[in-house]
Amino acid sequence: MYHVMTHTDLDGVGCGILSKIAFGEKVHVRYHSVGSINRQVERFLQKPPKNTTLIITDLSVSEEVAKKVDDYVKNGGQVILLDHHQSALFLNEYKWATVVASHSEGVSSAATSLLFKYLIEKSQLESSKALEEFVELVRLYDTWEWDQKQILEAKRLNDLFFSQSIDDFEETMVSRLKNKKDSFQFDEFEERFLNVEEDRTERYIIRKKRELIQTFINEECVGIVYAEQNLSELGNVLGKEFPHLDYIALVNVGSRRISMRTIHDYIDVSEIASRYEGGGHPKAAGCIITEDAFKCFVENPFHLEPLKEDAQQNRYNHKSSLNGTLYENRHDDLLFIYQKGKEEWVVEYNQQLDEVFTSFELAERHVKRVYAAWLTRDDVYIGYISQQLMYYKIINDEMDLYSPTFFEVDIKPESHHNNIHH
Ligand SMILES: [Mn+2]
Repeated sequence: MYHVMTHTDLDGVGCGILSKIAFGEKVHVRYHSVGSINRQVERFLQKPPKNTTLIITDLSVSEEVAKKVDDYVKNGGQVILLDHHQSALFLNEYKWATVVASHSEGVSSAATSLLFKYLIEKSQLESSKALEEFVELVRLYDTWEWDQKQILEAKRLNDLFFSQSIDDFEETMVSRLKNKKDSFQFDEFEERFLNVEEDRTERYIIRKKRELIQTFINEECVGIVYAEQNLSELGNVLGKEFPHLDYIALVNVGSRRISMRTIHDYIDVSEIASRYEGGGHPKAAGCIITEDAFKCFVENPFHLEPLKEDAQQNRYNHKSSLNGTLYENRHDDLLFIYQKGKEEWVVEYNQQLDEVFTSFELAERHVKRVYAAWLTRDDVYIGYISQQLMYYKIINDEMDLYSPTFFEVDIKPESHHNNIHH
């Protein structure tokens, strides 16, 4: 007999599906969370069923439990652990554990792809085109490679998974993959359902985009939004939409959890989550809402008003305009970026010199991080430009009138009145 303990997400359930196809009646599959796996393994070890191999996938045990597993194996017990999480690499010192973060250079592994490879090598499973495609979709989804490669089938598989109970999904997939040897496909009903789901998700994301607030927590500039569904997708869309944010925190007060996502390589959200007793991957991590996390992510920023998106339909105020680019924020501050020299981009804050940068991107990042500003619409831009034009016109007219003395004094408007008496 086999006893499989695996994770509750698509990758974990992918392992359950492969196990059932490989071992049929000879396997029990149980789904566990990261938080309960140690307890479950300990319980198994206290009263191990006879002639049963324990297979743990997509989850890892603590150092303490690993020692107990090792004793059990030394006394003749059969245990296999397959995982791909960075944080589990320490388990590789044990013979029964195989933790592989990537299959080869640039190909990240998932638990499902590791188990698939393992079962094929041990001749416990016969490969087929449908199985290979299914395993690859799970891997693409779990490693988030689908997004970069834009393989939407992988995301759709996860949407389908999320729309039903684990048992229903498992049952459907086991029977489909057992019988189907050619391409893996969704059926007609699933296709139609997924299209409806996609429309709904799109509307949800648009709504959430309008609720995003921005603040600094420690050194990082964070975007915070309350959300309880489509977390990965939402985190990813918001991260790309607002690349000046170091990471996105998705707060679910109902489940008392915060998910953290980043699109940047210079940020490791698992490190940030660990400040609040959480953990995960460099680009996707989470923690529970501890007292400290509650202060930082809920209480302190609660009064902030949401960020606005950059104006989309502009003809004049856009990021490559030679006449400068205008931003505004919730405090009616105006921020103007213009190019002065070859590598000299000036930021003006309410018409006062603020800072100079070597590229437009750096100047804009500053404006967005420090002032929480967005690209104004054309009407604001045109109002600003014409006001500036009139201002300089008046100065120039005055220059003509008082040119003999003008250059000896400050170019500030208020000092002109003094000049009149010269
Ligand atoms: Mn996984």
